[in-house]
Amino acid sequence: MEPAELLAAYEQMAVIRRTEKAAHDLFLQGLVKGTTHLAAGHEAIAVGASAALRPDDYVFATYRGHHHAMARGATPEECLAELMSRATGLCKAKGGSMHLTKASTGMLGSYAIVGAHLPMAVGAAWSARLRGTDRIAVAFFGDGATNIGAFHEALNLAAVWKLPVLFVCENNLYMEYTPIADVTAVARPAADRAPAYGIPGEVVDGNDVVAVQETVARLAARARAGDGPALLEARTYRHFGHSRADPATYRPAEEVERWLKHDPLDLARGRLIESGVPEAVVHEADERATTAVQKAVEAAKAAPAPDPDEALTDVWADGGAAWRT
Ligand SMILES: Cc1ncc(C[n+]2csc(CCOP(=O)(O)OP(=O)(O)O)c2C)c(N)n1
Ligand SMILES: [Mg+2]
Repeated sequence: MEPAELLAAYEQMAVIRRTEKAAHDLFLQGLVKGTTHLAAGHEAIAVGASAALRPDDYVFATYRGHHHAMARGATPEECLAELMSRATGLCKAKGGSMHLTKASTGMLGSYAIVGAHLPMAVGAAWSARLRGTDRIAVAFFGDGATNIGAFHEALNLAAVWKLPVLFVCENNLYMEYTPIADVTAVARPAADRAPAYGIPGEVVDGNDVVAVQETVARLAARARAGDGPALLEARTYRHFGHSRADPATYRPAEEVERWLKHDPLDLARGRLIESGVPEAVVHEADERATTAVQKAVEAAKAAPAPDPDEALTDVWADGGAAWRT
C-alpha cells in the first residue's frame, strides 16, 4: 500500500472502531433495538479486503458485519440509525444490527445463521461467471462456521465448478463462548481444510491491514483470472464479548492483553510513521474519524422512527432491478 492508501485505510478503521464503541454506548443507554455483535478488533480484515476488491465485487458477511458494511460504503449514520430502528437506517430499520445490507455497493447482506451465506456467495460467483463478468464474490465468516456442513458444501462446489469466490475466515479463536481449538480436529480451522477441496489455503495476520490487502489482492486476481476459489484464514481477536449479553470473562487475561497489544489500528499507525507520514497527519485522521462518528450519533438519535405505513415495503422481492447490481 502507498502511504496515502494506508492513511485512508487507517482512517476507515478508526471510523469503524469509533462506530462500534458508539454502538456499545448506545446499547447501554437502551437506544439499540435487539442485540449487537461488535467487530472492534476485526477492522483490518474488512478494510484490507475492501482495498483489494473492485467496487462491483460481491461481499457477504455474518451478524458480526458492521465493519464489512462500512468498508463497503455504508456510512456510520446509516448503520447506527439501523441499530436504533430509525427511518434513516441502512435497511430503513427492517434489518437491525445482524442484517446490514447495501446491495447498491455489492454488500449483499449480513446473515445470522452460521455458515448460511457461504453457498449464497458461491451462487453469486456462479452468476457472475454465467453473465460473462469477471466479478468475484467474497464470503466473510467466523471460525465456528468451519464446522458447519454448509462450509464444506460451499467449498466443494466452488472447487468443482472453479468459481471466482474467496472464503475469508475471521478466526478470532472463539465461537460464542467455546474456544474453536476445543472442538476442531485440525490446528488451523479454515486453512487446514482447504487441501481436502484442492484449493489454496492460507493464513494471514488479520490485524495487519497491509498483509490482508496484499493477500486478498493476490487471491482475488487468481479467482478473477479463472483459477478458482481460495480459502484465507485471517487471525484476529474481538475486543468485546460475543454479543452484548457477554462480558467475555472466559478468556484468559494474558491472552486478552497480548491481543490488545496487537491492535490493528496501532499496527497501521506504526506502519504510517515508519513510512514517513508525520504524527500530526495521523492525529488529524483520528480527529476526523471522531468528529464523523459524533455527528453520526447525533444524526441517528435525531432521526424519526419509521412510518408504520412502510411496514410492508421492501420486505419481499418484487422482481425489480434493485438487486441486479
Ligand atoms: C447454524 C447456527 N447455529 C448456532 C447459532 C448460534 N450462534 C450464533 S453466533 C455463534 C458463534 C459463531 O462463532 P464464529 O463462527 O467463530 O463467529 P464469531 O461470532 O466469533 O465472529 C453461534 C453458535 C447460529 N446463529 N446458527
Ligand atoms: Mg469466532
